[in-house]
Amino acid sequence: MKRTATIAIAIGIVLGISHLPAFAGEHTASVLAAARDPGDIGPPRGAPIEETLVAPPNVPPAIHRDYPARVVVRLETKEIVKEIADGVRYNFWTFNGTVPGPMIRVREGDTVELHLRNDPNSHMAHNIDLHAVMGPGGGAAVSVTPPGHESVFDFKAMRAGLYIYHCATPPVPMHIANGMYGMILVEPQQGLPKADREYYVVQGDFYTTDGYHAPGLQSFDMKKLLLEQPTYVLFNGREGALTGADALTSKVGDSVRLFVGDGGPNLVSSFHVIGQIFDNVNVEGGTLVNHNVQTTLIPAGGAAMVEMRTLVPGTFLLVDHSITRTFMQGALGQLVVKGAAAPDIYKKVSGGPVSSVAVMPEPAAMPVENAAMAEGKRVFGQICAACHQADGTGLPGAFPPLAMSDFLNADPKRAISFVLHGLSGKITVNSTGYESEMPAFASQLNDDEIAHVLTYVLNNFNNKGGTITPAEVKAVRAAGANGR
Ligand code: HEC
Ligand SMILES: [Cu+2]
Repeated sequence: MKRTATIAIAIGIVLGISHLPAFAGEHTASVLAAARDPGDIGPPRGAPIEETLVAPPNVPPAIHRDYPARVVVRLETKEIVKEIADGVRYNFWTFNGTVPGPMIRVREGDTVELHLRNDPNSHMAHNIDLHAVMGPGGGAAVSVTPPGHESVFDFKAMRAGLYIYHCATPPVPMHIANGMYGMILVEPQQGLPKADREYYVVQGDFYTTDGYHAPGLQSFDMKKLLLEQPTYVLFNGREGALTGADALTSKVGDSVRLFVGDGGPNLVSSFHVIGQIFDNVNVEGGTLVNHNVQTTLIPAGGAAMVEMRTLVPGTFLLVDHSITRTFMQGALGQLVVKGAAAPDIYKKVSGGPVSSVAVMPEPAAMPVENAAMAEGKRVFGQICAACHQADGTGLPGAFPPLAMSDFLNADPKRAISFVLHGLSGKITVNSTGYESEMPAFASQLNDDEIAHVLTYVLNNFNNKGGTITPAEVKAVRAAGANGR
């Protein structure tokens, strides 16, 4: 049995079969590389196993087999328009409709039978390069697949580790920038240590023609790609993919394992979880384990496996500690830990606020938490954004910024009167002078709407936070235009 397999490999190499393209379900190529480690990895046994693929941030279950198997993995490339941020759409190119594509989980020594289908509605050919493959192009050489076709190839998972896969069809950076990446975990033969929770997070940089949060359908911007100046830097392909209702969760005392990757195409990630220390990090996704790590570097096209124990309840933020990306480009996730307080580890003694959200300025990416905020967001989008812009940065020479506005933050209550009665004359915002006119909205917006839109503005766009109440608006309205 063993001998037959070895001969088959030898013939495959001699014939150079692994270089042939495989289309339309043909099962031609075997990407089998270097001689196997002696006594280490046997031939596949038993009936083929159909890999169960789940949507991120979920991962397939741990493997409990103690023998190598043939694992059938079915991926489909799909080009689909969906939201990259609230109100912003983008034409993603994907594996199985998600960014990242589903995580593949196999055991060291398994033979993977990889089926790559390309949706008939695609406009592009796609292929796949898995960094877990030892063979030309990591599979790309044998998987170029036109729309409506399927390619199949085999590879043996020779080395345990966590690996990126991605499309490698020219122009490669464009296929990756549009979301064509995911990860494959090759578990070591003895398996991974047990973890209470496992999640799958992949960072990527996105290049849209208009600015951050500019609404509507955005197209891909080749110029920004070449400059490596992304509009968005995101976890799992969408701002808010891992926040609010979609936050990762844990319980006090649980161990959490994150399979973290960086699809790129350009940026390297300084991956950090605010308020946690990684007990174990499989550096670069390999077998070297480091301990007590604050921030781990994840190369573009690389990965890391991080493990932590969540000992204190609260909300912990997943960030790229190149921190502009978190606060101004969307690279933010949340890990919400529920359970009893742990005052022996962390407690307030006196003074300042307790919540981590109050300590950090609330990032623009923070999900809208409640109805008042949702209302404020709606009013902002329908009225204020027309002049002050969707991202609050204003327009030079015409409309002052509401984002990080020193004028607004100096005395937020004044803004009630601006919205009610309008504003004109010379003002200075962030050291730039404006002499223009803002219309009055007293007859158009009620007290609740004005209170909520101002609260929304104060808690977004990196402003200092705070609340304006409907009662305060009512009082200013009662005082009349002359009472300002
Ligand atoms: C038609 C355009 C327009 C709309 C719509 C508009 N503004 Fe303004 N806003 C202006 C202009 C122009 C100024 C500067 C006026 C000046 O130069 O004196 C201004 C100034 C401000 C300021 C003070 C300056 C600063 O940057 O902090 C605030 C606060 C403000 N607007 C909030 C809002 C809010 C909230 C809304 C939505 C309810 C809104 N504006 C809608 C045009 C507009
Ligand atoms: Cu592609």
